[in-house]
Amino acid sequence: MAGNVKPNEPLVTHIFTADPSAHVFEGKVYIYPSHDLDHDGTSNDNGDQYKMKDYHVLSLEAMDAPCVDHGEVLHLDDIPWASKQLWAPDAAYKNGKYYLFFPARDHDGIFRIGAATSSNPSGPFKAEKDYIPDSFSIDPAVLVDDDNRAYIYFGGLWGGQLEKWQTGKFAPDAEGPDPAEPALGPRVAELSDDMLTFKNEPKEISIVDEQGEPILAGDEDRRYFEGPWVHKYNGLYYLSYSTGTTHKIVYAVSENPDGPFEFKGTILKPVTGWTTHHSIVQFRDKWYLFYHDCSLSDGVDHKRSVKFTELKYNEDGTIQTIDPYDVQD
Ligand code: FUB
Repeated sequence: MAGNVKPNEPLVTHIFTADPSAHVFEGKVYIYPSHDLDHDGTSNDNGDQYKMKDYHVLSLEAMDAPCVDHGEVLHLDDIPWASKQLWAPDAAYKNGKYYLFFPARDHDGIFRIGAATSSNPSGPFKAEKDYIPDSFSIDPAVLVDDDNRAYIYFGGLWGGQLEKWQTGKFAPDAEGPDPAEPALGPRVAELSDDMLTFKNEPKEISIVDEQGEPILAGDEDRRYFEGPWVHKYNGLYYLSYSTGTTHKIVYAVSENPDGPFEFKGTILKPVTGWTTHHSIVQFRDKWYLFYHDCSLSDGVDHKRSVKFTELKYNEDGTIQTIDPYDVQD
């Protein structure tokens, strides 16, 4: 039996896991990660090394309890529309059901977002026959708001294909904006009451600086790359995300779920490995950041491990920056 989990150490070591989306369901913390495969293939900027084929669900009864692996809850073979690459998922609860949202390439090689349902937070999940109509790109994150409206945030550059959707249609050769132009933002759509379709055409989120000016594409320390997560704190919406090439998790704040979001600062300094991906959750009286790094595989980018650490707010609502390798008690 696995030992109790500790902050900043892998939740599990018998499989590689990444892209953790953590939620409190039924009094426990459930973690919905990607399941990285152990292979010797090479890496490229298109992310071909991330060739995941299934999802596991993890859970914790307490932040110092053993981590339970509930096993495989969904496999690529059981998703009719998907051809490969089960990337970062998220889960949500509504209508007495649990929903797993996940990106994968369709049979034309285009990333789409699918949904699967279960009566249990630990699955198994049954995939819908087709992807969510009009969905594209990667890294879905769902916020069920206090008024029970649900919003899905998504999008990722490079291998995640967000650049290719600037006209609303897939343009295989499209590139991102010039460095002096506004950066591409993640997309948001409200989900229908049954959570299986978009209520409206996805809207691009604007991320601005303290003067209200858009963050520019060349501002790689602050511009959106991938891995959106939205949580609420003191009535405000916090959008956090990866900056990709500069390997940080940063955040921006808004009074509205669809922005504009004002850039605030860094949550997580770069971790071992190229990618960084996170979620933020309150459990009992504390807040936690779930993240991954490649320490367990000595830096192999596609063999990552999910970890957690406590996240702290300052009195003014800003978030204290975390260096996961320099943690004080
Ligand atoms: O795990 C595959 C991709 O790597 C995710 O979708 C991105 O967020 C990055 O972590």
